[in-house]
Amino acid sequence: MTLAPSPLTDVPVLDVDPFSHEVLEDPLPMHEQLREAGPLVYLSRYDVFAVARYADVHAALVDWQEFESGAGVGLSNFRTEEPWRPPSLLLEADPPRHDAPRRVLGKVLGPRALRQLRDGWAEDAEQLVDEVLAAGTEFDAVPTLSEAFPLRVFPDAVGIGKDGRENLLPYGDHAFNAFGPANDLVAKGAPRVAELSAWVGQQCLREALTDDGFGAAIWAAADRGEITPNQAPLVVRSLLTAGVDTTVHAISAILYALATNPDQWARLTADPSLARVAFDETIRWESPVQTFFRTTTTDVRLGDTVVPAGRKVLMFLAAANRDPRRWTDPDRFDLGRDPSGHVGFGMGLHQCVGQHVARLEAEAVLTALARRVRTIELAGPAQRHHNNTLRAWGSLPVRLTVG
Ligand code: 4MI
Repeated sequence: MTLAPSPLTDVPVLDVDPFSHEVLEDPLPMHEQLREAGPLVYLSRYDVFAVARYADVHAALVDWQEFESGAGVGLSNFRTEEPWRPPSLLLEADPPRHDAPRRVLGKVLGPRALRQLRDGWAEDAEQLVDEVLAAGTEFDAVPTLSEAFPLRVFPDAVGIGKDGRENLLPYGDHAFNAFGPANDLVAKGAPRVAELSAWVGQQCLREALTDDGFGAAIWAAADRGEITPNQAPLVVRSLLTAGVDTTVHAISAILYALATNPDQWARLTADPSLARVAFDETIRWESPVQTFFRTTTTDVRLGDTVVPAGRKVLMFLAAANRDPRRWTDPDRFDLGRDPSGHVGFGMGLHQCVGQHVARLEAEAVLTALARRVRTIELAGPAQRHHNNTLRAWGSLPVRLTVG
């Protein structure tokens, strides 16, 4: 290992590429390498700093004053580079500008709204599982369950029209790739960016939205003066960007975890109220959102090193969520543990505002499955889908037994 000079001491330099296909296929060995190298490392390939231990990721996440989001939470620095789309008012903003949109979205996705959705989503999940099982007990779970359920309930909950919904997953996939470097994954999405962005933009307008969804509730907040009318479409855009791919890949991760840990599946079927902890343990264990960047606003001391102002710091949420300094037997998927405190939804003032929506979706699917399905196993090789930010399955062949 070579060492890069720094005002206080030397920092480990690693030439790993977290966004290479080899690492995206299996990032766990690199995560361990990053954690073991030290509390702070320098990634020479991208000229950025990185943290991968739980304590340091957590500390950076909660310190919004020294680690800003307004310069973008991807590799690209919005102070010096043109963003590929207008920055998010939530994810890519800091207090005080961040706070009004966040307050509005927090209320729109709050307990009242979720209470109104719960019973309907439970029925929708029962219906989907009935349809799927009627068609057969061996299938690819990614399109059949992971994609089908969120696409069945979430766009309706936002209140967008029926046409063009097939654009949601490709748009999200590109948005999450765009947080990484301009590699082949970003190039793959580039030809459709203009078309997909235009479609998403259309869905965010007041007249495109039903009058009873999350979208209309955001516009109603603009009418009350809680955000401005020109902010409303961008807040709706956050729902459409963050709300589909994430839940799809989380549901795939749950199904993979349970298919490969039959003892944990048996536990869940014996006590379906474990669906909730199964969801959070999956977010810890798989971390569908693997990484985000912050940018230092000032010289920041991390361990024995000073990160100069204006530098990108890559936070490995997934590595923190399996840090043995924080978790007992971290690689074990265990419904008996308390996974709370994981940083899979971030931490601090940006912590996922949609997590209760995601949890409700996952609980609905899992509860419906646990009521009908006795065993679940892989029926063939599972295939990863590579994305610069998301840990995802592209194909998950499963075999179920019922009764
Ligand atoms: C953490 S995932 C995510 C959150 C917010 C946005 C996109 C992705 C956004 O566009 O606001």
